[in-house]
Formats: sequence, C-alpha cells, structure tokens
Amino acid sequence: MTPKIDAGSLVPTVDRRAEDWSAEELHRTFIRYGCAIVRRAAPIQALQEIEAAILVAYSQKTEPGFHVYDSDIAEASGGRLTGYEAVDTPLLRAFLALVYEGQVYRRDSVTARRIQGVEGNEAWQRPLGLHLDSHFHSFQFTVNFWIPFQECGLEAPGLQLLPLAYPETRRYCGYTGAIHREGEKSNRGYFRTDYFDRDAIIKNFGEKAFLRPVMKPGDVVVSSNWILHGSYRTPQMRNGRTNIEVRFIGDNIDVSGLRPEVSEGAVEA
Ligand SMILES: O=C(O)CCC(=O)C(=O)O
Ligand SMILES: [Fe+2]
Repeated sequence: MTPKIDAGSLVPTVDRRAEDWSAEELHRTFIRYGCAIVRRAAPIQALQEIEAAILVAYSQKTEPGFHVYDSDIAEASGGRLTGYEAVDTPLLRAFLALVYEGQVYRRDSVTARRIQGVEGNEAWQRPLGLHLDSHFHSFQFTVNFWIPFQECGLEAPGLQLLPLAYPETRRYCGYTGAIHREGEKSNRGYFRTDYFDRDAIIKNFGEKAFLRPVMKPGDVVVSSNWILHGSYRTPQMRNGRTNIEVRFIGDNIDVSGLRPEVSEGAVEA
C-alpha cells in the first residue's frame, strides 16, 4: 500500500510567497514533493509585456494549433522578449543551479497555452488529462515553470498535480528505462499505461491527493517532466485561461537531489 497523500496539509510547506523561500528550501521541497509554488515570483512588468506579445502572436497565427512558442514571442515583440524573462529572478536562477548541480543544463522552450472554460473559447485547447510530460517530451530531467496570465483555479481552469518525489512518480508510472510495449506514439511504451486514470490515482493515493492551487498572474508552479499533472477544470469554470510554461533541460535523466546536511559549525574536510 502506498501512503496516502493529503495535499492540503502540504500547502504550508510547498506553497509560499517568493520572499519566504530561499533557493535551498525551494530545492529541498521540489526534490521531496516533486513540485512547489512560488507566489508573486515572476516580474509583473515583464509578464505583462510577454502576455501582450503572446496575444499578438496568437492573432497572427496562420496555422491551426494551440500554442505559441518563444520564437513567436520574439517575433511578435520585435526581438525584445522570448518568455524566459518571466523566470529571470535571483531566486529561480539559484534554484535551477541547485537542481542541475553537477550537470549541464540549458533553456528548452517557452510554450503559451490556452485552455477552454466550460463556455466559449471553443478554438482553445481542451483541458488536458493526467499525464507526465516525459510521455511526450524527452526523458532528460526538465524543470517546468508554469505561470498563468489570469486568475485561475476557481473560475478559470487551473492545474492539478500529484505532489510526490520524482523517483516515486516514476515507480508508480511503471518507468524502468526498459520499453514495455513497442510501436506506441512518443515515449508511451515506456510507461505502465498511456494515460493515467484519476480514479486509480485516488484509489492509490487517496481522495485528497491532488494539489490544485488557486493562482494569480505572477505566481509560479515549479514542477518537472516527472510529475503526474493535468488541467483542473470544474463545471463552474466558465472562462478560459492562458499561461506559459518555461522549461529548462539537463543532460541527465536524474538530478542529484539532496546532499547530506552539514551541521552548523561543522568543518568540511
Ligand atoms: O496548462 C494546463 O492545463 C496543462 C499544462 C501542462 O500539462 C504542462 O505545463 O505541462
Ligand atoms: Fe504537461
């Protein structure tokens, strides 16, 4: 039996204002729970400019498709922006350096996404079912900073995540590094199943397992390609929502995790 998760009881630990996080605490929490929330972390001026560029990029899109990318943001802003500005803060930079200690990492992508509310926005993307990004993206460890442009989680679709250390998520999803089924799309053959059933997850981890943060523009969900997550939409959520996902990728599938604590006053050899 897996221990049940009570996401609500984790909130004081995993969900804090930017000024109440240190990079070390954020790193420790991210390793322990697979995710963390940093309130008011994104520079608001930059975020507004990125949002304006994204609106332009969507209006200029000639091909159908749900996303605009960093290259579209660059084009729409006359080369001034890419979207990475949203996470260019001392805290998040120091956090990334800790996550990827001992390996090379780089920018991966910026993706803007629009999820439909229950009324209207039919051309926008439907809410995404529960998944791991490593189903579709690469296995190399990828940090995902998810940032909405509107308030969401109450009246517009938010995000839901299963707060679990990434090796445990991997185990639950049946990832061992060996392929289970040939011929499936993307990386799906490496996992126990190609989708993740909400009821099965609840049976395993309990009714209260999902973290469903109510978000405001500037708040950031920090997660990875190794967390179970999806859109969170209830019948009350009438409005659509736009967000960006800012991703960084390492060379390895793993990150080093925690070093043993050095007790205060201890002298390192
Ligand atoms: O924005 C959403 O609802 C889903 C986002 C997602 O799957 C992701 O950021 O990887
Ligand atoms: Fe995802």
